[in-house]
Amino acid sequence: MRLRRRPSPADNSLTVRIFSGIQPTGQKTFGNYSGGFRQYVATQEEGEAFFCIVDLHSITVEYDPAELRESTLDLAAMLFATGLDPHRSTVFVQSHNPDHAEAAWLLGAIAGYGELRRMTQFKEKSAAHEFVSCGLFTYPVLMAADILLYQTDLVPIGDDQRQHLELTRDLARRFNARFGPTFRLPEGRYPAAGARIMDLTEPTRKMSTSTSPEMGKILIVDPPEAIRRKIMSAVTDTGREVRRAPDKPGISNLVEIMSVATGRPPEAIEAEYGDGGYARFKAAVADAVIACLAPVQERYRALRSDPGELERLLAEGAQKAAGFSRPTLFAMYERMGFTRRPD
Ligand code: AQP
Repeated sequence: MRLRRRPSPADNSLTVRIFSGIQPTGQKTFGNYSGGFRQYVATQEEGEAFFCIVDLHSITVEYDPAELRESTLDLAAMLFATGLDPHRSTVFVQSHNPDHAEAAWLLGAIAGYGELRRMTQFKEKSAAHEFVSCGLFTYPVLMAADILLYQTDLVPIGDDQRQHLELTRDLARRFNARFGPTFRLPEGRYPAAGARIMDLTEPTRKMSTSTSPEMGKILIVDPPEAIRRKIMSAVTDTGREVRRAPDKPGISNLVEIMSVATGRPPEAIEAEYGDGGYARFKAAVADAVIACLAPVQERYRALRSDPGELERLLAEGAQKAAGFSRPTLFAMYERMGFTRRPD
């Protein structure tokens, strides 16, 4: 009997592959806009791009099932509202493609307990919660599976995900060395400005969907008055000079926010506002963020009002995604010594 060979991921086309994931938890922030959404839109032009709503990651901390369902559609609407083109990019929900969970289990065989224990995000989140789930601990392995399944070259992310991406690269190298070349080695793409937008009330901590207080985070869907109120009351340092400096995290953060909102380099912003004082600068930052988010909010409202269409687009995305991930998953099974599963 002749055995048919499984397609190898090495036979996949040579186009640049782009992948990034974002969690359907809470309302997304201007930090997510900076490190996530706007980078997705920019990179979708550079190759075959996959953007994944990582709902399996959202259950690693306490959550509400009804909210998860709503947040998944909210996030789909936001991905399209910020500029992802469903004809160009594959946008899908992680749990709709079971390859992710399977690949994570396989990669778990080569991920070390010690290296997972060193993950900063795990240390911070486990310290903040009374109940620490196994899922929170193995989260980075699932993230590695998400990325590696698509033979990803480029991962647009914020600075907070740097350590997880390094782990992904380590796991890929280890797998390739032990079982034979299977994965491409992905590179992170971090924005030049705004790679880590900080909390407005405590500018030494990142602006976070889940842990920042209401006044510390700008939500992408915030009405203009709320955006203005939050920015005008942002914690700044003493002085009046608009310039980034390590001992001035508050004003540095506002310069970065202004840079993201306007697309201008931070140096040009510092040159324009110089020593004109913080109050004048804050008012200009608020105007810029409001102007940047207004068209996104308008598109978001229109898209979110048609859940049927969002579900249709996500179903199409999942089908397409599985076509790309399947050859990698089968190669993993084959190289790890599993017998072939029936087609
Ligand atoms: N403050 C930030 N500045 C720049 N980029 C950021 N990102 C997140 N916060 C910032 C980037 O947004 C993408 C999606 O993030 P996510 O959905 O995985 O994380 P989150 O829901 O935004 O998470 P939280 O609640 O802020 O905190 P954690 O991480 O503790 O769950 C990613 O590319 C991320 O880098």
